[in-house]
Amino acid sequence: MAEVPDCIFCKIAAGEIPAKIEHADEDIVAFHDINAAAPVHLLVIPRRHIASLAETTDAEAPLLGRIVSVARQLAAKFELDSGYRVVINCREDGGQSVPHIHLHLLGGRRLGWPPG
Ligand code: DGP
Repeated sequence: MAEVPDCIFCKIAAGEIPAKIEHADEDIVAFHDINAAAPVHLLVIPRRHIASLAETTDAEAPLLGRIVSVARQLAAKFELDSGYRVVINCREDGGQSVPHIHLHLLGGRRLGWPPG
């Protein structure tokens, strides 16, 4: 789907809202989370609007794989050699607040488990 009106992440991907971009290619953009929960907190998103993981199908498996690969590359770039976490919050009970699928890459400190 093309850019969805009022979707903040569509606007970031389109360059209409500023963000500190760390990766951009034809399909994927990664940028720093505005409300960082760790020393490194990046969001990796597809340019194409998909509301959540629950809206994907097997057809999106390659795109989802590329999103995870970008996260791995960024973890290496930020030298998160002692470890990091990737999270995709899904819908309300999963804690998703922005309805455009995004992967969180968190690192730079020891992360607790389980999450709240
Ligand atoms: P989630 O709760 O999983 O939907 O995560 C959404 C994240 O998006 C949250 O950690 C804060 C971040 N966020 C929300 N609005 C903006 C924005 O305008 N710019 C940036 N860089 N991050 C945002």
